[in-house]
Amino acid sequence: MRIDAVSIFPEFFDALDLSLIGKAQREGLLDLRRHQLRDFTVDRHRTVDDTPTGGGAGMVMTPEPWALALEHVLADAGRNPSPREDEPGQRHPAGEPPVLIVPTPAGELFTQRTAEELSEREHLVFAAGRYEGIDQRVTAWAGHHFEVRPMSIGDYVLNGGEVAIIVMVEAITRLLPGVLGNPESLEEESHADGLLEYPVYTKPAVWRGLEVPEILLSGNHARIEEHRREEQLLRTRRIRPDLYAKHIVAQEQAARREA
Ligand code: 6GU
Repeated sequence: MRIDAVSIFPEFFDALDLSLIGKAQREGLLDLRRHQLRDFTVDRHRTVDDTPTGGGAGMVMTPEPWALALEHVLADAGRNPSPREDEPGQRHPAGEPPVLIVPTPAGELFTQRTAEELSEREHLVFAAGRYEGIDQRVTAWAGHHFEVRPMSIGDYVLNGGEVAIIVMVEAITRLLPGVLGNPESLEEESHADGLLEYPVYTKPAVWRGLEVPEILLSGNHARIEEHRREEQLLRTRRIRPDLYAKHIVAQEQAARREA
């Protein structure tokens, strides 16, 4: 998979050189390229923002550096971003377009399903806005070259898209074949089946007077599985009643299909 990330603070993405994602890069499973948006400005002050048209607080990211940066990424990926009128067929090159993910609290919610879907794509481009956001016309223009996805990672506000990009890149790339040491852990973790994961324990069996549930020491794998499922349901009902309600509805639907 190829990922490009554009920002005025590309140093944020150094965090992705650590741990499993760093290893995935060194092994060639992930080609992660970072770009400094200011490298695509044309004025002496390397300006990337301006006052909001129509008035209001804060600053808005000006469109042209974004178009130049994204055209650079397209050209680098072998796509001709600005064909002349006499070059038919170049505007929509063969193959699926790269996905342009624009982090914003006003975007569609990024979930485990989104991560799964995006992990199947060949090329992802992330555009980190700062200030009050990027001029809306950038997404309209980018729609000619990318599948554009404004995305939020939750109902709270961050100062910029960089940290959200790190979150999304980690959630997506850990699903790539070969990135996780033990791919079986993907099947049991929270959200894999719409429920929270069961509580886990290790040795010693008694620690500071606290015992692990006896069933887990029994060696009876059928009963252990049943116990863990029960814990998943109890935990999800208590902590995430919204997910629990969805699960019950899905179960009832499945039961009706059986009947
Ligand atoms: Cl993706 N970006 C920003 N700036 N704030 C957010 C967010 C994204 N998701 C939630 N809050």
